[in-house]
Amino acid sequence: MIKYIIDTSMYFEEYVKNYTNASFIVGDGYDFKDGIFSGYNEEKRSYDRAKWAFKTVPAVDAAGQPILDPVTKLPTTKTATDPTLQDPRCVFQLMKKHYSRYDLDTVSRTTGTPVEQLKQVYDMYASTGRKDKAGTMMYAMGITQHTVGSENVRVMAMVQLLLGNIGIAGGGVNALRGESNVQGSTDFGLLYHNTAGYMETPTATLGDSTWDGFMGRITPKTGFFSNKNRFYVALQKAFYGKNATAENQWGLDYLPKLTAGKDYSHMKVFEAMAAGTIEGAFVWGANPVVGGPNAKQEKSALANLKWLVIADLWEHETSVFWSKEAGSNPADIQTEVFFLPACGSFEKEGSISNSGRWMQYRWEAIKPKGESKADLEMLHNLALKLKDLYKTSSNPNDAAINALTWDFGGEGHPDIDKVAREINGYDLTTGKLLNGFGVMTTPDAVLGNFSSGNWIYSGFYTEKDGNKSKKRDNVDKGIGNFLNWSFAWPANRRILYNRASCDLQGNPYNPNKVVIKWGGGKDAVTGAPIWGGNDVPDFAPTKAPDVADGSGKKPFIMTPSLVGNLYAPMNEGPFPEHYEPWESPAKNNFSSVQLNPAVKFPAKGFDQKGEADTFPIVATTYRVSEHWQTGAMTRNQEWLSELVPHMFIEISEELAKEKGISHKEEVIVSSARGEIKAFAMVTKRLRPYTVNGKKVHEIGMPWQFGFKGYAKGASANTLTPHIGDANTTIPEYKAFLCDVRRAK
Ligand SMILES: Nc1nc2c(c(=O)[nH]1)N[C@H]1C(S)=C(S)[C@@H](COP(=O)(O)OP(=O)(O)OC[C@H]3O[C@@H](n4cnc5c(=O)[nH]c(N)nc54)[C@H](O)[C@@H]3O)O[C@H]1N2
Ligand SMILES: Nc1nc2c(c(=O)[nH]1)N[C@H]1C(S)=C(S)[C@@H](COP(=O)(O)OP(=O)(O)OC[C@H]3O[C@@H](n4cnc5c(=O)[nH]c(N)nc54)[C@H](O)[C@@H]3O)O[C@H]1N2
Ligand SMILES: [Mo]
Repeated sequence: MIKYIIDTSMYFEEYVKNYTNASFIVGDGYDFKDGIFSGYNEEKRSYDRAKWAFKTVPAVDAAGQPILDPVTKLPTTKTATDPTLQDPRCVFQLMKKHYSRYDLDTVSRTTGTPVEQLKQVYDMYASTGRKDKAGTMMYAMGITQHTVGSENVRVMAMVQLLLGNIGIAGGGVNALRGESNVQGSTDFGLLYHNTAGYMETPTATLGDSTWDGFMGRITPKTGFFSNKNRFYVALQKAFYGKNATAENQWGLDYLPKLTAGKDYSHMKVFEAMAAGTIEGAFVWGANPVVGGPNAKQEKSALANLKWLVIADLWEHETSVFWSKEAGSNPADIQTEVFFLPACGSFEKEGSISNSGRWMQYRWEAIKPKGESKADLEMLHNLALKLKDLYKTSSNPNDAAINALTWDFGGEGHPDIDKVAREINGYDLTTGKLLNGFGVMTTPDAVLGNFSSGNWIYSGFYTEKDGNKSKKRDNVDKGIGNFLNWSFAWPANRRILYNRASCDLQGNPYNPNKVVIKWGGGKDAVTGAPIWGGNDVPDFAPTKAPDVADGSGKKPFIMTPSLVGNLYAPMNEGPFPEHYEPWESPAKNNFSSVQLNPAVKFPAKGFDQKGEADTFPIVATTYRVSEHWQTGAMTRNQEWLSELVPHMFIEISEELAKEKGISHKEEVIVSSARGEIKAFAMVTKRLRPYTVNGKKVHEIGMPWQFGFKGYAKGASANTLTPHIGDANTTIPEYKAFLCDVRRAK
């Protein structure tokens, strides 16, 4: 699609020239040959990304005099650009060259989609690259659960930038978040490489032993994240209160540290359990014996734990992994398992955040049943117990627990309102709630005078308006923005980078769908024009389009360059490139490199790999409406169990005929990891397709069955591989090799 958009000149030229890094000149270190970018280390399967840096030139002022660094007094540099986009080393030309190899015919031979259909889709989508049109992209697991998952998402962002579809009404790249609070949990630092508010976890081996060293490493010099130090200190103040001071490096020693290059994702944690490096685990609202890749091996890894705590609504497959019904021999397993009964979402209060980043409060509808408790209550009492246990300890390992402030009340249910206020943050000199994160970024703001449990949410809870996530004002403020319904981070704006909806002078590209404009608001004191409109500006409201340094024309405030990245260093390169899945029946048509070269291989014991001669059929996994995830939530309900009661596979009429399989017949599906039994659903939904002139069959199956509950069935994850994306390590659940045969 990128090639099509460039070849047909359907891109939004003004937007591409001014609001992306298309004009940036790439330095001499960048190169690309036969599927590999420059800087590759084959042994480590990783790249030296410094090789892909932009070319720099001396920075000069209007009079041609060198601009000196205010601290070092040395001449500074800036990125070289070619605003005409003609230089062969500019991003636009390199991108054009890179994707010139992706012609319709090769893409069609690779994907099995006929050329005519590709053209039709490309043409229709590319037609949104006009001022009066918008195109949105929504994605979920079909895009991410691949060894090239992050590259897939990057391609979407590139297409949207080429078409000027970011920052406008009806545009964007929208991740459809899965479980009800996937957005909220990532915002709050659930992923190992981030803490709350998308700030990096310290890494011991990168020298993060002093606060200034750590901040120096992670803080960009330009863009809004140049304030990271201020937000991070406020987070430390929320965690450790008086125990985080400038003298003790803001409590840096209390934080756990990563080891560079080490992966702490789901798969690697299970590999570490198997290797015996992890002694105990909490499985809190998850069911990996059904949901994890290569699930049989993950189940065996649990048996290496000394202890395991499960917090869940139901006794599910993971909580009884040691049992005979799980296929284990209990006598061989020494793991001590604790079960904490959790109550469901209707039995507790708190907030969840949706895909649009709206934080929405929910109230308790009924009291928790039996001994079950809210997760927050369980965590609160655990924290109090730990603090009590370690209070007299002088072991440095316990210092973090002793230093932690935990001011949410005594044993029992914590004061949830205090939790909400801590997230918002306080001005510690007055004890008043912050009105937003802006106050922390002013030149006279004093480090350590503010706390905020999550800077991106700061402003959701103010002295004046209370907890805005409870707002339910159903009034359209224009273009379908319900600005008083809940609170969207950051600062209640609904469309990120909305300065990009306007031209260089600040006039909306589409006057019928005004998001914001220059002069759309008035300064409350002086009456001078400021940015305003139907959304909260994602831009300094008083910054005029024509300010001298040019920053009034650069909408992408979170990137150091202030423009959108068509060229960006990912783990496998600055331009997405096609590679085949780990298991594939086809050879890569674009290079001699079959698999994403930055993907890490599974550890021993998890590394069973199938080849196309033994396993010629492509398999994929997905959800059915009637079941929720691993099925703990739905296979314990009679009515949903009755609707979809059995594990089944979907198989094409052609493949069924080849294999002599009839509708509803029992079949065995095998992969390099194991075998499962299922019923065949012969359907027109799946059809063989032609890849490189050869017929390829694909089968599909839900992954939501297990051995507990009313509706029991084999787990698809017995079959799936333990390998994932090179940036996120999300498993490759969507494409692997298998074979199918009749059970009888
Ligand atoms: N009823 C119900 N709803 C749910 C869930 C549930 O379990 N049950 N789970 C929730 C969760 S946590 C999540 S993450 C979401 C997931 O939502 P989805 O991502 O929509 O879920 P999947 O069913 O896994 O489907 C993936 C789709 O990707 C397509 N696909 C597979 N491979 C590719 C590919 O290479 N390219 C493209 N373009 N498409 C491909 C498949 O055809 C399939 O339709 O659903 C959420 N909603
Ligand atoms: N093959 C294959 N495998 C997949 C996928 C796929 O597409 N294909 N999709 C993947 C995706 S996107 C996801 S998100 C994962 C999901 O994998 P898991 O998170 O392991 O699966 P869930 O069934 O969502 O587990 C949620 C558990 O939380 C419990 N629960 C519900 N409410 C609460 C609560 O308030 N408190 C507590 N403590 N527990 C609660 C439920 O009973 C359930 O047991 O699976 C992944 N696995
Ligand atoms: Mo998910």
